[in-house]
Amino acid sequence: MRFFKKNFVTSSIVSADAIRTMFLHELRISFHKDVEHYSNFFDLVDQTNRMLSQTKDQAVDFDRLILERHGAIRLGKPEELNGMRKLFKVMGMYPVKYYNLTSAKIPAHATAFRPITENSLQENPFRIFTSLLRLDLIQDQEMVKFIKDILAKRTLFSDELMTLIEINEAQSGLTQSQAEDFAGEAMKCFRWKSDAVVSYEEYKKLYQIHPLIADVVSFKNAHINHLTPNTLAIDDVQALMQEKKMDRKAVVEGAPKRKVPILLRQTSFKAIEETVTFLSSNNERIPGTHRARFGEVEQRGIALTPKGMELYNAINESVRKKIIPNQDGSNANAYNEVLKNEFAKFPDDLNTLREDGLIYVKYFPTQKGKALTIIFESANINWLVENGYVGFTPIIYEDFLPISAAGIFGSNLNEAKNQLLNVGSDKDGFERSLGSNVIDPFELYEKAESESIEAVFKELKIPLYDTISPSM
Ligand code: OOG
Ligand code: NI
Repeated sequence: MRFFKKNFVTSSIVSADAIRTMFLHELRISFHKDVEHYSNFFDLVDQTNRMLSQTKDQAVDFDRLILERHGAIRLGKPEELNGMRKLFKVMGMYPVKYYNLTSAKIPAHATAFRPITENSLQENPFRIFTSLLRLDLIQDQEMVKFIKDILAKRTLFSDELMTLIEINEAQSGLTQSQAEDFAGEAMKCFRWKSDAVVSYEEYKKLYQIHPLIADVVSFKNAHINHLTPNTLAIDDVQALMQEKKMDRKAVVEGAPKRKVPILLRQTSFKAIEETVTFLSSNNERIPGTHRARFGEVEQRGIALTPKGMELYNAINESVRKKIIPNQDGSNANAYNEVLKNEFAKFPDDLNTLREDGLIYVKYFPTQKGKALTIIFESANINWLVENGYVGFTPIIYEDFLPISAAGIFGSNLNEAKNQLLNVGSDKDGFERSLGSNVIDPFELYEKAESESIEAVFKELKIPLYDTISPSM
């Protein structure tokens, strides 16, 4: 198709959202084609979505509903993270939140590049979880030098790509034809390259320090390691995966099934074994295998306030003290039971969650509110809700679960060895590599909520409000 693209050349600028959609299209086509197992899994999710929706009589656009909501890459050196920030900016994706993965013995830290405005999220919420190796955690200095030498030799970004990124800056956007070129060039950073740049012995040494290190250092690209479509019924997907004997995660990550879904729930099948080749001393390629790529599925719920997050974390902590799910699923039922019991502490109706300040919501005037003929001089948002002048709808969580991220890494990369230094998070270092600060997601949710309150007061012509928001 690229032959014909010149026919479509227009000089007008396409939106960053449109470029993100174009890029996702390329990315998913390549991943579906490459990873047959993923393609089958995707069909299974699609089937589940369609089955569930048959019970509801509204028209659903299933192709849009299932579309991949996130993917993940792993990077080796600071320049790569810095370059990714510039690349993702072209697609309207910005670094949100710092994820410290060392608490789960993973030598990396991360952010998620994602759209941040309501319109962009509506258009296409696709995000990429992006982690960067922390070589400062490796004790063996000879290995550190070996790794650095390998990473120094590689560049993820082609000259064409860098030029397009610069053009995007200078023009404040790309034309249709430039955008197509960009999506194609960007894709090259994320493709799977099965020819390792190390020998099998070197791969094994890297693997022994941590499987993640082998995955990042041995291959030339920042390969997409998984994609994650959206489902309406994650428990059904999990059950169906078991029925089909897929090698899946033992339990669904996140909160249990509830009336009011919160944050994010997800599950995945484990990374498949792929054929790769290693270097040999006489420059021949030696066949071998590597596990990196997998498929996952997600179902999103409501964004929690810091108070809600605190409760969520505390509950998870008490679950973990009682039971940790075995990877083989042998205690899955017991785990789900404990999870359900502990989560009884988390209110499960929308209005209580809102009144208790556990979730973020958006307010809007109801018909009754719009029909008001009297003007209040001052009012409280809770009072307006209680009296039916104002309604609200939940704000969806757009980020990742820190614990879950660790869980995903763990289940797909086998056991971590204990050769890593135990130091804490390094947000400053991460931001230095990134070349900017990461955005605080709470600020984004908070802004959406408070702007909606302001709009309500404006529309109802109430000059003052005496409490700003129940979640503050
Ligand atoms: C990323 C894991 C994080 C999730 O869904 O929590 C993630 C990785 O394995 O590289 O995508
Ligand atoms: Ni994921």
